[in-house]
Amino acid sequence: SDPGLVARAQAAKEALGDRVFVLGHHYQRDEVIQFADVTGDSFKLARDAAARPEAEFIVFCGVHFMAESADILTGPEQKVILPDLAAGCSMADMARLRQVEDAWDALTEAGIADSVVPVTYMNSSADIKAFCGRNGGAVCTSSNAEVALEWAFDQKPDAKVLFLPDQHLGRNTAVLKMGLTLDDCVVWDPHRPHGGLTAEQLRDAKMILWKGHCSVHGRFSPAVVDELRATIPDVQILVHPECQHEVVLKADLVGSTEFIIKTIEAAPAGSSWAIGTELNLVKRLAAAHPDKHIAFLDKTVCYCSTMNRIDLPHFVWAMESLVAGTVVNQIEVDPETERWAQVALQRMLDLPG
Ligand code: CIZ
Ligand code: SF4
Repeated sequence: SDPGLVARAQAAKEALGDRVFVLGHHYQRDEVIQFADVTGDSFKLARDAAARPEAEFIVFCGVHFMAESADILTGPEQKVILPDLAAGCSMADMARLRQVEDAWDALTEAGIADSVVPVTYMNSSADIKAFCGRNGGAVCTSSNAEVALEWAFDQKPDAKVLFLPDQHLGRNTAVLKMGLTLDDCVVWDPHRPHGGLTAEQLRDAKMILWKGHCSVHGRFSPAVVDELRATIPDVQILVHPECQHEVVLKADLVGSTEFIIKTIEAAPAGSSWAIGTELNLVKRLAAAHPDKHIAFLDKTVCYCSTMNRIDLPHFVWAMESLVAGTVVNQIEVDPETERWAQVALQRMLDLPG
């Protein structure tokens, strides 16, 4: 990366000292991650932000929903900054509040809303988290989706779960961890009238999966798994649960970003791995573990384009603005949304384990 920009980022960070805390998501570019005070997945970063009440500014190198969660979990005087406002998440954008409210109306008409517990993946906007908080539901992450679903099914007799917005995480958890069948799951398509489902299908379902997916993890295919198994001797396939069900079925290990990192760190020298998650992370893991064979589970380039929007020029601009006394790109969740989103987040934090 541009040495002039590296020096400017360093100087701005030194000038701000303890007033700024920089969070870097595992999918961020190397040029940005080098300035992070901590790295992590969305859940860890939200907790790390909450543990820094003395920092006036939290510069969040990640995507919009993560900065919102950091704002919800930090104090009112702390300002959360997203260096590029265009860093959204296509999965989070697949569930809009209006669409979810329409689906809830349909569940009410079908006479089942009273037995439905909404659970949203962390990768969703603050207003979707607030919707879940208001309607007796919770947030979950890819590390605690199973415990969160167990909690949800225990909330009511004959409970059903409306799982937002990632159908793959919902299906993989329900079928591979909870013992449900594919027939217990239906997919609500917000672009079709009545979700594309009959009232009878809704009444028969245990899991109503929102039709959302990750544009990065959704691309890995079962055919590539077969190909890598045929070409790399003793390869172990390690994937994120945002991958399609058919890919997860063929994998050796499945887990969150933090699980993937720990698995590679603990792997013996000489072992072979093909990893199905975002490419910045896979490349960093390969560079950090030259004694292990680490391949990427795809033949095409597979970065998260919105994560990559946070580049060094945007980072320098945000940091230098703070030095100059101007707060740019602050992410602020309105108080009413924040209150209910916090309820849903707290239910997750209170889960056992
Ligand atoms: O796919 C993502 O964006 C993930 C895994 C985010 C996170 O950190 O939970
Ligand atoms: Fe969203 Fe997928 Fe990018 Fe994560 S990797 S921010 S889920 S689009």
